Amino acid sequence: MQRKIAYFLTLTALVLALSACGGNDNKESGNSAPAAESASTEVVIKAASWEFDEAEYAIPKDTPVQLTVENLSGAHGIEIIGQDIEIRGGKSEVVTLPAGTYEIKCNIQCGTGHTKMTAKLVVS
Ligand SMILES: [Cu+2]
Repeated sequence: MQRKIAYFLTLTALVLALSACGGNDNKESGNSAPAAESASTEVVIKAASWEFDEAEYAIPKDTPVQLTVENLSGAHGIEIIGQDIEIRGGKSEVVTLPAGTYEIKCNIQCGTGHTKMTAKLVVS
């Protein structure tokens, strides 16, 4: 009887040791996720009902820029027309754009002033 218990305990200890190792492996592979794209410039677009804080935003061309949309009131987001870029309020995205002037529009149906929520993005 004693022997059986000792055997059982040894086996349990072994299983625990093995699963602990497995756990560590999982953690390490989780940490080695690809590094987030980094941007040296950040532009914050502040949205309120119903306007953006600037009529025009300027960013450098061909350079990763962190675009952040902040909602001061209401729920808004942006869409950069022709660039397939959409960012919701409270979110941030790193974008790289070629030179040009782009139109920014609110992409969330936010109420009566929604269609007035436009701005320009000048990339140069
Ligand atoms: Cu809107």
